[in-house]
Amino acid sequence: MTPTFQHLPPRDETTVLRERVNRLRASMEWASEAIPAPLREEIVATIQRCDERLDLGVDHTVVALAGGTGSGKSSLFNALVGQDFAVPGIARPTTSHVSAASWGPGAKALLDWIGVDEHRRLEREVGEDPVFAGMVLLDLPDHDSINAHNRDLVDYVLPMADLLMWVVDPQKYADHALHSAYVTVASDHGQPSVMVLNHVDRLAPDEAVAVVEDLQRLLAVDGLEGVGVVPVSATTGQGVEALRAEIRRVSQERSVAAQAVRSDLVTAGRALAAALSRHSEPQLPDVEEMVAAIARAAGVDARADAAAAVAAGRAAEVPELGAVTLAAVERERLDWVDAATVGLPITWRTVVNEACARAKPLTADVNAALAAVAWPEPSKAGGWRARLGRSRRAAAAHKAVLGAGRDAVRTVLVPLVAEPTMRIHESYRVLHELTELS
Ligand SMILES: Nc1nc2c(ncn2[C@@H]2O[C@H](COP(=O)(O)OP(=O)(O)O)[C@@H](O)[C@H]2O)c(=O)[nH]1
Ligand SMILES: [Mg+2]
Repeated sequence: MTPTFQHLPPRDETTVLRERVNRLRASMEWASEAIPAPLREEIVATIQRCDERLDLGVDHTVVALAGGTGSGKSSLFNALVGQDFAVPGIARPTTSHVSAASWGPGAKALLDWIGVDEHRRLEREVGEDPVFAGMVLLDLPDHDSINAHNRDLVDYVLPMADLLMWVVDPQKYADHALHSAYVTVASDHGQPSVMVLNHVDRLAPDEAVAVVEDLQRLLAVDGLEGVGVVPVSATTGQGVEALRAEIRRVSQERSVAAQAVRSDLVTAGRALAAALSRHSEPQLPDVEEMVAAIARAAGVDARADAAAAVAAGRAAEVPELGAVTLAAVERERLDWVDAATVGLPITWRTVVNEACARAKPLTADVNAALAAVAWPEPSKAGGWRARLGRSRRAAAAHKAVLGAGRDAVRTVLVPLVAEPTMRIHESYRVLHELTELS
C-alpha cells in the first residue's frame, strides 16, 4: 500500500507561527535561569500573548465598521455583504451587539472570542472573489453610546481589526477628536484605517468635496495624513466599490495578527540571544576523564590495585569498596561545568549548571551503582604455570575491576551530566534560529 499524505492539515500561517512560539518556549525552559528576571517576564508574557493570538487563528482578515450612532455602520455592512442582515436602526438606542459576516470556514473561534451571537453570524461563500476568503466583517456597536458596555466592547474588538473603517456622518463629524483618538491608536498599532464619510447622497457634490477636504485637513492636524477619506452612500451604493477595493488590498497583505506575532517572536528571540550573547562553539569535555576521576575518588582504582595484588598472590583478599564523598563529586562536577562552558558567556555557566544533576543526587546514585556492581573475582595464583602468568593475571584483574567500576559510574554520569550538557550545547548552537525572520 502506498501511503498518502492528503489528510495532513495544510501548513497555514497559524501552524507555522505556533511552531516558532514552541521553539521560543523550549528555549526558555533551559535559558530562563540565565537571563535577568525582567527579560524573563517579558519573554514569558510574549509567549502567552502569541499563544492567545494564535488560538484565535491568524488566517483571517478582520474588517471592523466602527463609528457613532446613526453614522450608517449597519447599512454599510449590508451594502458590503450584499444582503440585508445587520439591522439598521432608525430609533435609538440602536444595537449593542456585534454582527459578523465571514467568508470561508474557520472563523468560529474568532467569533466566539469576540462574543458574536450565533444568530448574528452570516456565513458567505467565497464565490467569485477569492480575496474575500478568510475575511471577517464586523458591524460594531456605537462607540459614542451612553452604554459603557458598548464602548468596552468596541475597545476590546478593535485591536483585532486588520482594517478599521471609521464611519462618520457629515452632520456629526464635529466630534472629530473622538474619531481621531481611535484612528490614532489604530495607526500607532500599525492597523490601517479609513475614514468613511457616509450619507454623501444627502450632500450636494461640492459640499461633499468640501467635507472630504475638511476631514482630510483635520486628520493631517492629528498627524494622520496616511488615513484616506472615502465618500460613500450606503443608500445609493456610491463609493461602496471603493471600500471593497480597500478591503481587498488589506486582505492581500498579511494580517495584522500574524504580523504582530511574527515581530513579537523576533523581538523576543533577539532579546534572548543578546542576553545570552552567543560567541564561540561550545566543546563537550571528555566524559571518560570525569568518569575516571569519580571512580578513583570512590576507591575503584584502589580496589583494582588490590585485585591485582590478589591475582599476583601478593595479597589474600580485596577490601570492601568505600563510598565517594559529596565533596569529591561536587569538585568533579564543577570542573565539568567549567570545561563545558569555556569561551561561552558567563550566563551559560548557569544554564549548564542548572541542566546537570546536583552533586547530592549524583553522589547517592554513584554510590548505589557501585554497590550494585558484581565485581570480578581475581583468580588466585597456584602452581608453576600460574606463576608464569602472574603479572598478566594481575593486569587482567586490575583492568576488569577498573572497567566494572567505571562502567557503573558512567551509567550515572552520562544521562545526568553529559547528555544534559549536550542538549544545552545544541540549544546554544540553534539559538540564532529564533532571531530569524521568515
Ligand atoms: N440617506 C442616507 N441614509 C443612510 C445612509 N446610511 C444609513 N442611512 C440611514 O441612517 C440611519 C442609521 O443607519 P444605521 O446603518 O442604522 O447606522 P448605525 O447606527 O451606524 O448602524 C438609518 O435610517 C439608515 O437607513 C446613507 O448613506 N444615506
Ligand atoms: Mg447599527
